[in-house]
Amino acid sequence: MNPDTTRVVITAFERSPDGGKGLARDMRVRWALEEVGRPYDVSLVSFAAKQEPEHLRLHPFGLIPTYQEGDLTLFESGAIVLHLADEHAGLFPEDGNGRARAITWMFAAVSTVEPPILELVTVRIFEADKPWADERLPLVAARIRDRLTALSAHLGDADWLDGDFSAGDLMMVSVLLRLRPSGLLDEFPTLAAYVARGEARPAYERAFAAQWAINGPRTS
Ligand code: GTB
Repeated sequence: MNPDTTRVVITAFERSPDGGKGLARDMRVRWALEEVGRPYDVSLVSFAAKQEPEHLRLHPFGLIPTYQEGDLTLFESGAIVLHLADEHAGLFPEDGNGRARAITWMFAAVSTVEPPILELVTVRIFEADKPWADERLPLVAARIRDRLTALSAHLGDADWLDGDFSAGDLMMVSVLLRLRPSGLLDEFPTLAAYVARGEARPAYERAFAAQWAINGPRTS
């Protein structure tokens, strides 16, 4: 079967805890699917259903997102985006070295920039009642600022991290978006503008609208 005609199904929260801000990780996958023009269906799962055997067969850790395409099942948002970038034009440069550099930025996003950002969420939400939370918060914020300083210096006046927009930018913008509620992103105007460029892409807007239709305020 032509791979482009095989049905793609991803999983997402039945109701995202972010209330439609587009911060859950299905958003990266939706954005990549929109960038490459691949239609997809979404299977919504509740927090309880994520731990049921049916979902654990797709995701060993009981998380979202997952990705099904024929007999291929994937989890990990970065791996899914990489797969889509490999299978379709638009998210990796044509040349091998350019592709390798784009993958490097994908890894930088999830393994160098995202970890301290996740720590911030942990300390602000899950550890807020701990006696040491007030001391830990500035330490975590300092680690984030170190990463953002370096990233901002690398980006400089460029629109994207390495030439044209790539899967590396898609992942990095997705990771940085999580910082907006904290105010830390706005301390780095170069990065705030970079994120805004990502959000202005029509594919991002379509992906955001799709998750908003599920997670945004309900009128009835
Ligand atoms: N490394 C994996 C990947 O990139 O796919 C991580 C997957 C993951 O942690 N998924 C989260 C999940 O399923 C959803 S995005 N969590 C449920 C659980 O732990 O049981 C997490 C998320 C939730 C809410 C917000 N928010 O409100 O801002 C942001 C992100």
